[in-house]
Amino acid sequence: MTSPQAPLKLVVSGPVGAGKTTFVQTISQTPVVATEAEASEDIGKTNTTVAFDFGTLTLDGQDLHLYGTPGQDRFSFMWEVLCEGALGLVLLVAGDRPQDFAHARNILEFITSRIPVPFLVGVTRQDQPRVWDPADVALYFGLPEEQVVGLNAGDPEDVRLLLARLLELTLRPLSLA
Ligand SMILES: Nc1nc2c(ncn2[C@@H]2O[C@H](COP(=O)(O)OP(=O)(O)O)[C@@H](O)[C@H]2O)c(=O)[nH]1
Ligand SMILES: [Mg+2]
Repeated sequence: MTSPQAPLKLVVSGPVGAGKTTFVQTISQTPVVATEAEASEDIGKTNTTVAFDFGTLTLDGQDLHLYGTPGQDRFSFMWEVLCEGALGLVLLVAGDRPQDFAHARNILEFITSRIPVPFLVGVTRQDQPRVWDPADVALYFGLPEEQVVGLNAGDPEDVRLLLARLLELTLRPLSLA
């Protein structure tokens, strides 16, 4: 069993542009190790994460290690590498990009079918107009509403709240799982 003192490994995944790098950078208390490179396909931005973003923080006395994954399918092997030993997963999707929801659900299924890890879906860009609200995204994903959280990935309070909820799920005694 993992002792509460050992860093808890959490993975942040989701499609390109979901806000993964922003999420890790917003909350990390140490400089984020980022691995960006020029995008090899047209994904709407020049640079994208090719290996991972790594950040750390302490939340409620618990040390957390955050690993943000790449979003492109051709890096799906990295999802498995990064999820090895992970105790929680945040699956992000941009709330104003419904065209990405199917991809987001595929990533979620890819990961959770290999590693049965507690997860929350984060619907980013809630600060933008014309954005899906988390309850509707929950319907789309076929998940209970409490498993889908809206956030602005650039807002430390939003990110902290989401992680606190994930921590509750993750540290819940196995007897209640
Ligand atoms: N307004 C707003 N912009 C966001 C949010 N999350 C991410 N972004 C922006 O969306 C773009 C893509 O985010 P990024 O973190 O690179 O996505 P990634 O591909 O998942 O790592 C960046 O320009 C971010 O600043 C959000 O919640 N609200
Ligand atoms: Mg990124």
